[in-house]
Amino acid sequence: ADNGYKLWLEYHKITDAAKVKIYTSQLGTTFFQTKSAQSGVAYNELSSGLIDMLNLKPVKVSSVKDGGLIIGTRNELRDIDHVIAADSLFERIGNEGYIIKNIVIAGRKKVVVTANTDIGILYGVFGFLRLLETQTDINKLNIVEYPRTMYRILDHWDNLNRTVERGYAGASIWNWHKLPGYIDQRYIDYARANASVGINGSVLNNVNANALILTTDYLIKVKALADAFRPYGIKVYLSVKFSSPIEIGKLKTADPLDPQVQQWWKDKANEIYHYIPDFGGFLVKANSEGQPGPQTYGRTHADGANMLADALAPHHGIVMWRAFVYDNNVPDDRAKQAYNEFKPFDGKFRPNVIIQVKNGAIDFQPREPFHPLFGAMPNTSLMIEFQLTQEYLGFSTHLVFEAPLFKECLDADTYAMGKGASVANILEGKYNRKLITGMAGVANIGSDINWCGHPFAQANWFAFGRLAWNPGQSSDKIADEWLRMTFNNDLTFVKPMKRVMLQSRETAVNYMTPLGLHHIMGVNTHYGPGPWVDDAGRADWTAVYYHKADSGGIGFNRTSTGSNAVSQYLIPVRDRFENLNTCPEKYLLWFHHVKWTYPTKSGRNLWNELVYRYYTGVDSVKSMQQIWNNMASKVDAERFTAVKQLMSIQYQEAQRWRDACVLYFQTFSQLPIPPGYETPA
Ligand code: GCW
Repeated sequence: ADNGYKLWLEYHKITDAAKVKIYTSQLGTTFFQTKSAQSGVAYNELSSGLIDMLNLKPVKVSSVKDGGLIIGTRNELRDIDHVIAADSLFERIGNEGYIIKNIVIAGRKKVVVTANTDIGILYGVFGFLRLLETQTDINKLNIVEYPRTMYRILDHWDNLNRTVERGYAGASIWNWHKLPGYIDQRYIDYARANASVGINGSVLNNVNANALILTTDYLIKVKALADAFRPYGIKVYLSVKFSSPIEIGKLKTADPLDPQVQQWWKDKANEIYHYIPDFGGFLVKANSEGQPGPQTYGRTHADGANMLADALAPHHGIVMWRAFVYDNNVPDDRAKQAYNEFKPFDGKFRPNVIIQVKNGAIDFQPREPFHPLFGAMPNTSLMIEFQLTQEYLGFSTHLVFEAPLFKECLDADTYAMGKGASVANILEGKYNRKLITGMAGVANIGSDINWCGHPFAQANWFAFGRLAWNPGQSSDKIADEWLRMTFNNDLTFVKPMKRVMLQSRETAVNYMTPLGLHHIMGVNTHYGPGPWVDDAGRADWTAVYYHKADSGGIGFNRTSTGSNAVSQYLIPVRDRFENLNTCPEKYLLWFHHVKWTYPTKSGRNLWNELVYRYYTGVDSVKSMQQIWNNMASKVDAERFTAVKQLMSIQYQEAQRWRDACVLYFQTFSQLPIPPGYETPA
């Protein structure tokens, strides 16, 4: 077996005889003109998929009426496009969407995959292959797909020395040493996997950027990757260091209002586009965690972002400017900082600037309420940043399917413009006068054989792509597709494992940070438990966030009597969070300092509920293990053993989390472990 290298593009042999018969008879002849690089790779993907799944090498025919499977742009299918769809539908699918449909021509039923562009065709072919991989009926097809966001991007936190910040799957996949001469097959497979879920951009390097990435030596390497990705519809982007004009440009300053600095960036942009005519743009982390930025020169985020935007605008590039601004010297609730710094600049950014906001206001926690900037900047393009790499979710050791985490945020109602303004709607540009839209995922990819370290971590990459394409999709459907494509279509496997996946995030929340607790991980690694305030060793830090446990209770008061972070949310969200009785229990300790004896909805008091959650979390891991153990005969031995071992580590870690947190918090609550639970060792 390949240990999972092929991701969800395994193209397993289909064994169901009835299905094989239908598929084979329908797909034996193909009309597919392949004139461009994009349609060329689409054709290759189609034929290798059909060969692997059905042992079928389709015969290429030259007229539409002879084909069982018809693939082509609207232009290429001009004679029959009226049979396929109305003009308005072709308009709706835009430049990247596609239609998959059954049509009848000359009395013969056909499957047609069409789009306005070759990239739409590539996505359509992947969409069609997905139907076969999930063994869908192909006789009643009427699929209209198009992306809801424009920029669907993976952010790699990869350093030039191939270490990966918060990477748990080996070294960086970019082999800078061998580039540009050597194009590793991995780059191609990476591009295929991304295209298969509609990801159309890749930021190659860490937001804690090294200025060297903009030197000519590196740009030539970046060009080689851009060339390799282009047929798959993927553009490259770079994280840039704001002080680059000083570090590699010999200037004395990086002040964004300095004409020489502005000229330096313009020249640099011209150079980049000389090598990479379709270069995507820059991602910038400025004035956060020690990174340089416009504030270093007394300027604003808008000054900095707009200066870069002006350099890129003639080439149609964009600036993704991060709102993750965290400075431990700011003596206030950290959760408030991004909103405070960015909201005043609503409407002040150039049209090709998009502000990249983390899903929550602290930092990629197992659970956070949605970031209050969503809904607060109606005149600014905002994209969301999710973290696929499991920095705070047990690295690549714990099985945590993140789609439910993403969905919780995407589906949250911000009440900007009244009820119904979900974060997803805002991202899709429905409520803002948005010019550009997007979603970014911090990649969980490395040089491990299986790409992501944990076989199930691949599902988070997949889920991100599917949700960036359409945030309306359900976690259930995404898990279902991924399991079938990655492992098999056996329902005795898919059903129980889907339950495991869908439950896994809540399980992790329970054994790590139940009831709205957050950031109580090991101080530097962020792996295991670290609720011990003394160990955090940072008085400034523990003063501005953390769990705030004391003899009176636990939780961070962000209401009007506390840091008042709730005021950053719109009414009625603000009121709901402010009021102890209406605050959802999952965010209770995020917003409230609650006494230990407070009665929770279960009838248990807070202390007992906390203990209950920690124990339930551990028990759920045990159930996961039991279910997986029953799957031995249904998956290959390598992945079975890999997951089994990882789950056993996860179980030990969950116990460690439970025991550390319960025993530590007990030193404050001074209450007994409720009956029915063993006293932790
Ligand atoms: O989550 C924190 C991480 C840092 C990271 C930072 C950020 C890239 O601990 O490692 O730096 O967020 O998002 O900028």
